[in-house]
Amino acid sequence: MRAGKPVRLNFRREETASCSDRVVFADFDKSAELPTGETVAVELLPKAPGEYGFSCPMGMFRGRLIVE
Ligand SMILES: [Cu+2]
Repeated sequence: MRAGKPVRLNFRREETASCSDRVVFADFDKSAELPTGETVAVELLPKAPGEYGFSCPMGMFRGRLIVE
């Protein structure tokens, strides 16, 4: 991913634990509901290089985006 270019991430939730019903991108002030079995696109515009975390609302499932 490159700074200044829009990104679209597709999430597909494949289980039903309530923990994972939402993904939160705190750095972007954005979140999305993830119904089981549906593909949900999240669009972001990373303005600066760096690492941006995302997680479930409780911070148990985690991932990160690396922006160059
Ligand atoms: Cu959780």
